[in-house]
Amino acid sequence: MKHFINTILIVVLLTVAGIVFIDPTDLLPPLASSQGETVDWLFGIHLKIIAFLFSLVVVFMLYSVVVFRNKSGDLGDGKYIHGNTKLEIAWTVVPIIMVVIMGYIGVITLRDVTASDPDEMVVEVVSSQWAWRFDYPDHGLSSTELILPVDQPVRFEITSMDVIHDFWVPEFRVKQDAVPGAVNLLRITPTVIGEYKVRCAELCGVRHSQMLADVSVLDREGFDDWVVSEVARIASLDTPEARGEQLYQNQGCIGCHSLDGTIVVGPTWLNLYGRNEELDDGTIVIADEDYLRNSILYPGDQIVSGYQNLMPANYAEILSADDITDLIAYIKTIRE
Ligand code: HEC
Ligand SMILES: [Cu+2]
Repeated sequence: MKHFINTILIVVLLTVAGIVFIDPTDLLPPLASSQGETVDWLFGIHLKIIAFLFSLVVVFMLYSVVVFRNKSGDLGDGKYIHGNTKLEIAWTVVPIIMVVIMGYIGVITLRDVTASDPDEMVVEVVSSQWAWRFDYPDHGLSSTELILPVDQPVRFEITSMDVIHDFWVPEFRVKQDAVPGAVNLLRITPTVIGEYKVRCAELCGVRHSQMLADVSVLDREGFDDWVVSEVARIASLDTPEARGEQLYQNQGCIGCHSLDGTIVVGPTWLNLYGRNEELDDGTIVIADEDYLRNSILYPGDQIVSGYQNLMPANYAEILSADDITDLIAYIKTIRE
């Protein structure tokens, strides 16, 4: 009984120390969404329970190792014990109760975090290797930056154009897979004005770690101003070159093709038009309009020497003939 009281006392002390000294907020970036409050609350409870379970296991183990160690010269056998019904009932019933309680608070947290709101704003998230695009159907806008008004509930409708990605802003806590052919929902109400980053949380290929997008949470006025200026800017894209530049950003070409000569995943677009391009079978072609159009529609057809066939093959379904003409017009302008 003396040993039991000792161990329980140490367990209590170690648990309290764990709860006091491990601050869950140190382990996470600053919180910036209302859903995150619920998540952090659950995270805090988990840490407290874990502090207790860790102490329980480690204290009983180390206490026994130290206090009941073999005394020198003592060669006798230990006492023979067969079962202990009370103990067995306790260590079955207590964990069941704990798991049921954890399950219950998990379910109410999930219900909270996924709850819809009557005046939520829709943002469609389109991910691709290795870029993000955000469509605002209510405003007729598309952007490669995620701009959100503070305290506005947002329903994200998330999809992918190629492989599985995962939409995650650590400050908002919640995240959701982006799966090709499916639309997954995620609800976020940003609560703190500031700058954040979208990260991809699903290993999706060589540029996975650079698959970032800027997030700005603005006050309501700032958001409305952004909408007005974006609508005006897009309406003013009246040349094929300007529309082509917009497509370069919004259709994900930017994720693999640079404009400044650096090699990303595909060849740079700098001085591309008219250059002599060596293909992987050794032939040399001139990068004229027909070649560029063919490279966009059927990327697997003519592979540039030194590159792999990594370009998405479905632009023929996504882009119109005019889009491709605009893209080619834009490529022609990328010169030194
Ligand atoms: C996932 C990466 C990726 C994306 C996204 C991508 N490409 Fe490519 N692209 C490549 C690779 C790799 C090559 C070289 C291999 C080949 O010829 O298919 C290439 C080749 C090309 C070429 C031929 C370039 C040359 O030097 O001959 C053109 C033109 C091109 N892409 C246009 C586009 C356009 C337009 C878009 C966006 C609508 C786009 N690409 C999106 C990876 C990509
Ligand atoms: Cu990704």
